Amino acid sequence: MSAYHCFMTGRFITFEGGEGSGKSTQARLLATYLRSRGIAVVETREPGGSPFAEALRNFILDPATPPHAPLSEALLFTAARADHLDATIRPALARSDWVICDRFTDSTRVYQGAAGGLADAALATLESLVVGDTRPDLTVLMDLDAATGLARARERAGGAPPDGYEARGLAYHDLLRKAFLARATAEPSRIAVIDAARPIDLIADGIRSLVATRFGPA
Ligand code: Z5A
Repeated sequence: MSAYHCFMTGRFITFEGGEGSGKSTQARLLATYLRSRGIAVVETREPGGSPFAEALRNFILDPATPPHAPLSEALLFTAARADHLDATIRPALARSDWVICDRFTDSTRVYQGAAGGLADAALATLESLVVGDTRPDLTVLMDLDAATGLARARERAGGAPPDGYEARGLAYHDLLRKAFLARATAEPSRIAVIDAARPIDLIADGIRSLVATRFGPA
């Protein structure tokens, strides 16, 4: 058990899902709501969330970064995560803040594992080493059909060329969706599946109810 974890009374909530599923929107709305109830919240994201991890984010997501294999990619995301945990997440939880994180380990299992072909057992080993017992108390999986998610991402981009992930096509994004749902089936006590096709306010209400059910009224 890490030194930080002994004092941990905050809650660690992650948002996961495919492109354009509304993770960032709902993470922001939940953080705003919790703050309005007097709870200290750290909003963060992966890759990123600390100066070193944000520098790695720029490198990882830069279209000019030379192509590299899924194992190299997984190690880069994991290196960013190690620093993010030490610099941001564990200190916040030690202060009893709540942490709301846009993407975390499930993204690695899905993008580099299910889609990238890396063995889940290898990623689990890496995760144990880096994450240890700082695992999310709750993961909100924003579930949306791939075509709608890509259409939303394109609309938001306002005609800019698709990024590397968007350009991979519908079959790839459908595979991601199924892999996220499989993780929810395997870990139903941690991962709650949210129908992300509904209007933003309805989804936000549902997530607030979910959080109240899991952790008590805020
Ligand atoms: N990645 C990885 O491979 N391995 C890892 O371990 C980790 C990450 C941690 C990071 O991309 C990429 O890194 C990610 C996986 C990979 N790539 N992909 N894809 P990112 O951080 O740049 O982007 P993202 O995480 O994919 O998020 P996103 O595309 O920005 O989407 P989002 O956060 O889910 O959605 P949003 O920004 O909240 O909403 C998108 C648009 O839809 C926006 O205009 C909203 O106003 C609109 N929206 C939101 N909700 C609704 C509803 N309910 N109805 C209608 N419109 C809506």
